[in-house]
Amino acid sequence: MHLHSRYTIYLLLVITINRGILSAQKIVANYDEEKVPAYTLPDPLSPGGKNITSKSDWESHGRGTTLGFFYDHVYGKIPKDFQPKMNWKIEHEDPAALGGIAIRRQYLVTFENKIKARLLVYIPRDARGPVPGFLGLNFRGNQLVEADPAIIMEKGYVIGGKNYVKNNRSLESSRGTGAERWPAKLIVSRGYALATACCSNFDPDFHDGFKNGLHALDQKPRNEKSWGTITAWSYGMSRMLDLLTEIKEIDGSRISTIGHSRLGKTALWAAATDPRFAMAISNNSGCGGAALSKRAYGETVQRINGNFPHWFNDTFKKYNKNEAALPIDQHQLIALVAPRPIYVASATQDQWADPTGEFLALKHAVPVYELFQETPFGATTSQPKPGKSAGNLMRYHTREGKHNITPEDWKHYLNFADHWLAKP
Ligand code: GTR
Repeated sequence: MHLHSRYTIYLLLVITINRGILSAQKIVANYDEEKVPAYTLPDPLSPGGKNITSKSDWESHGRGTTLGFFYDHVYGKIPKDFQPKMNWKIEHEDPAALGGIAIRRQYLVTFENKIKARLLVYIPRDARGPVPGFLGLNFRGNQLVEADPAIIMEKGYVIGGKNYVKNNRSLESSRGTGAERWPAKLIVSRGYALATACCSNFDPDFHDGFKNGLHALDQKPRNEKSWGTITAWSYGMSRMLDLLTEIKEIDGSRISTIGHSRLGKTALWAAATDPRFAMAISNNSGCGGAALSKRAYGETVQRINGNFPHWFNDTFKKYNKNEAALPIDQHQLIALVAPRPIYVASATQDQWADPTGEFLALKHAVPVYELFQETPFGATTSQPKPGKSAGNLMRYHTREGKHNITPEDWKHYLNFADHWLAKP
């Protein structure tokens, strides 16, 4: 063989092997506690270097400074004058749903008459006064909650990965497939309202350069701090809370956010940014949610930004493989919910979401909660055994099993709500 072509083959081989190594490097996640890098967490009582020693310090500048870090470095901020006109109407009502125990309403919500969202609401029928409730976004449409054909099908973009989704559209066969994740009967029978809308209504979950969803209504030029998709979703949750506060059977001052996975990140961010939410529940929210970024365990900042470049702002990408430089970490996101009740839950087989990192974030938010209440986390110092929950105003459990939200998780959340949300 000619020397030149041999050299070419050699070069190609080197390139191919290197690529292999590079992509292999990209996909290897660390699941070894020994390999978690040494890290220092920012003191939640000293955001921006100013010491917080009291409730009023926290309220006057601690909270605002911490929030500012998250706007600037992680999720992005919506311009102050972004106030699209929102209208809503009842599109469908069933006065005796879920076998007669619930009033079920479907609201059609529009923003600037252009963006449409649908909120599905269940209210206990025998409620004596305005009830507390849960608000959470769903992945693939309201029709997942119950097989009843009266539930309006989601016709817009939804993420794939399920056999009832084709070309990013939910199929008729999707009806009722989320009933375990949204145990409406259980929730209503315990005296709570349940409200849900599809996240894609506020921003379809793919990167289109922020041309669709609510971003389309923001005319301001974008910069590295501009809002990403998680912020669009949390903004949607706040607008749905506006609507819930107008429903006479519901007590808008007793609504908890709830969300699983990427929508768990959203549930935390919504409660952090909107103090009207009375409580927050993060189910397996992982990286960019309850898990500490600096541990770089399971999903890392680099991985999440690579796979989902639209979720966060562009500044967050500066921390790819550089978590040590982050001026904040996710324990401070949890601290932003203080003094409201907060529940964080993990699953044993969901190592991608770093259960230990989720627990530690909750634990390291304790100093801020302590400004308001003694022993907010009870005597909890380490992760309780799977199946057991621990804590007080701040609570935690790990469920045995996979990345999911199940009736077992909901039972813990309902018990927690009975304690902190049930009474006005
Ligand atoms: C994964 C992502 C996680 C989590 C999850 C989900 O692909 O890496 O951060 O959000 O999706 O939302 O189901």
